Amino acid sequence: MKKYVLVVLAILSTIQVFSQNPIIRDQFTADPTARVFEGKVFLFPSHDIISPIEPERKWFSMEDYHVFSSENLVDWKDHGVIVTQNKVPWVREDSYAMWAPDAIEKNGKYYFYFPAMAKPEFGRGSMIGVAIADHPEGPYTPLDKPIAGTNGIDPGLFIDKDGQAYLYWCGGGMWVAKLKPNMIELDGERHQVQGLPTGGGLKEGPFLFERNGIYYYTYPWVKNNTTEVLYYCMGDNPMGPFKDGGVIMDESPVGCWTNHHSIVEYKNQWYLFYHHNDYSPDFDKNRSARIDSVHFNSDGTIQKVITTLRGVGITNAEKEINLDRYSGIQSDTTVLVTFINPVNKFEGWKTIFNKEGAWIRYNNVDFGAGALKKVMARVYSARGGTLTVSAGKNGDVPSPIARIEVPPSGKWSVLDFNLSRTVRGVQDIFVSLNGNNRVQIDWISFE
Ligand code: FUB
Repeated sequence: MKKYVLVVLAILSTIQVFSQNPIIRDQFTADPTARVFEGKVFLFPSHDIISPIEPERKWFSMEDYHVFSSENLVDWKDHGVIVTQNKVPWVREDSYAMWAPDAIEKNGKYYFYFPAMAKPEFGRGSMIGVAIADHPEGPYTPLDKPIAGTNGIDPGLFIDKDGQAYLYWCGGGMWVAKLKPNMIELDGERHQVQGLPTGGGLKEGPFLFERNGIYYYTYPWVKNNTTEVLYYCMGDNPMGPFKDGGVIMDESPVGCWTNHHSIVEYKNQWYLFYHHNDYSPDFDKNRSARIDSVHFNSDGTIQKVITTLRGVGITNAEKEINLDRYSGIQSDTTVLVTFINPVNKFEGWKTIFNKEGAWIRYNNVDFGAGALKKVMARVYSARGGTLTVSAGKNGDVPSPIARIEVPPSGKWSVLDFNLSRTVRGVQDIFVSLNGNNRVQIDWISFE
């Protein structure tokens, strides 16, 4: 029995329950490539760390890759390390340069493509290698050498309806080549991708997808000589040429110099996976994966995606709801969001309500059939204060469902209060401050 309990606890401990941005909360995750395999979304990010050999070197540092999966874009399971630099025969063990990867399925095999620094006998600088698995979560076996002719970084894969596979990458230009049916060799010469707008600065991170017969060639681009925007071009052939599309996402509002993305359809909705440096505001080489929804116009052009903290998915009311990942907030300093523990930022954020009427809104919370009776909250108030929790269906005026009365204390505490009415289905939550005594919230949940 004891063994069984330990096994269950071990399984549960690999499941993270977060529906908001960023989506992975216990490690850095950059360059998020999402793929739909076996009815789930698998996320193949790069894994930023602080360089263990040269911590003072302020640059990208990555030694391995994890893979994550989710069926609802809310609960993410970490399947652990799938490829690591010192277990790939052709990779320099101390290079810490396992940059943006991609993965694709062909004939029941899963091919994971990754760039890394090659040992001199295998190539010069960064090359692109492959690891192969029978299941999307692995185990993956890396090949002994990189793909010949692939100097560069940021592999992006695409298989067309006729079964032809294409490899896109960058390094001294934006490249495309066909892959042989074995998926591990280029089939012919590489070509520069044609038709991309000129000017601006660096282009990198190519990702191609097809929708309604349009091939979208998308990439991060230092368009305005500041930080990267996400950009797209459109064509009628995976090899190009492409014609100008436009900006998918503007420069990072928090000054993260890179952005890197993938665009996938899952359960009839398109999503943009991208990154910001949420957990590392002072060092933009430690990044975190995010998701927001993508919408297309009737002519196939892409509507600009605005970054949100709320992200996507419906939050179960019985889980911890981080109001600091809000959908809306009073637009002055009456409500502040800051790290709970500036030393360990992975502990997350808190919301501080400063003045009478200060409010925050968190959309899409599922209260189920109406059986929930209480609100629980982890709260802090030095002088003691009161918050009102309201709920309303999308478009309805919210009405109060509970009061959170926080006694004066110098400590955080978890308190619970009865709901004043039945709440059913998916509702938006509003929390607002009564009076001027400051109250801080870590999370709320319902039971
Ligand atoms: O993660 C390292 C590099 O930063 C990636 O390869 C680029 O696309 C940029 O995101």
